[in-house]
Amino acid sequence: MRGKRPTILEPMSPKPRTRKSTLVRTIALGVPLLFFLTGCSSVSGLGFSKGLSSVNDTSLPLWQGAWITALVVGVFTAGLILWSSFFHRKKNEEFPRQIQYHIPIEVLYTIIPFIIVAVLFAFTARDESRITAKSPSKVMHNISVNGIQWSWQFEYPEAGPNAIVTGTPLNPPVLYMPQGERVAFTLKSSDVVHGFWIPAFMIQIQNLPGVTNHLEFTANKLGDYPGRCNILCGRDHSRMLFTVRVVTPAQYTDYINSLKAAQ
Ligand SMILES: [Cu+2]
Repeated sequence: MRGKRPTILEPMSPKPRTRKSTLVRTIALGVPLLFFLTGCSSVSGLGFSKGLSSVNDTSLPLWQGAWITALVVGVFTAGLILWSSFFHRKKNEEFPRQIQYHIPIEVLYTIIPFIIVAVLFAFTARDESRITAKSPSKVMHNISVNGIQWSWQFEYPEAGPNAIVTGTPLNPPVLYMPQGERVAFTLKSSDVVHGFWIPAFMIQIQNLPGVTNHLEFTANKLGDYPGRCNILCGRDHSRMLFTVRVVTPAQYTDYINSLKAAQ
C-alpha cells in the first residue's frame, strides 16, 4: 500500500504587506480597542442602580469591573481566533506543521488565567469584608429576619419582644426600613437554608439553621423593592417573597409605634 506521508511545511518567507492587508489588520485590531475605550468612558450599571443602598456603593464597581475584565478577555480571545482564522489560513492542501509541548505558551496560558482569578478574588475579598464590617458607632435600628418554610418573619426589637411580622406564601410580608439610617440585621432560619435576597440592593445573605448571620446596611432612596429567597428550600420556595418598603424616619417611627400598640 502506498500511503502519502504528511509533508512538514518549511517556514514561509513573509509576504510583502499590501495596502488591503494593512487596512484589514487595522480594522481587526482597532475596532475592539475603540469598543473597549468608549465603554470605559461611561460604564452602565449593567442591571443595577447606583446608590440605592450602602451595599450598592461597594458592589457596583466590583460588578462593573468583573464585566469589563470579561469583555477584555472575550475581545482578546475572539481577536486571537479571528486573527489565526483570517491571517494564517493556508490556501494549499498540505498538512500544516504540527507543534507539541510549546512550554512558553503553555506556561503563559496557565499563568494569565491564574492572575485574572487572583485579582478578581482579591477585589471580591476586599469588598466583602467592607460590606460585612460592623459599624464602629452604635446603629440606630435592629431588625431580625427569620426564614421559615415558606415565608419570612421580621422582628423589630425596638417595638418590643413580641413585635414579629409573619408572612405566608399568600400574604408576603413587608419589611420596613428608614431612609438613610443604618440598620443592623440578624439573620437566622427556623428549618432549612434560605437566602435573604434584595436584588436592587445587591444584597444576598443566607439564613442558616443553627447559625446567626449579621449584616448592616442603609437604604438610601424611598420606595418599594422586591425581595425573595434565592436558595431552593422546598416546595413553595418560589413563593417566598417579600417587599422592602423604604420610608422616611418619621414614618418608620410611626410604624414602630403601630407595632407597639398592636401588642
Ligand atoms: Cu427559602
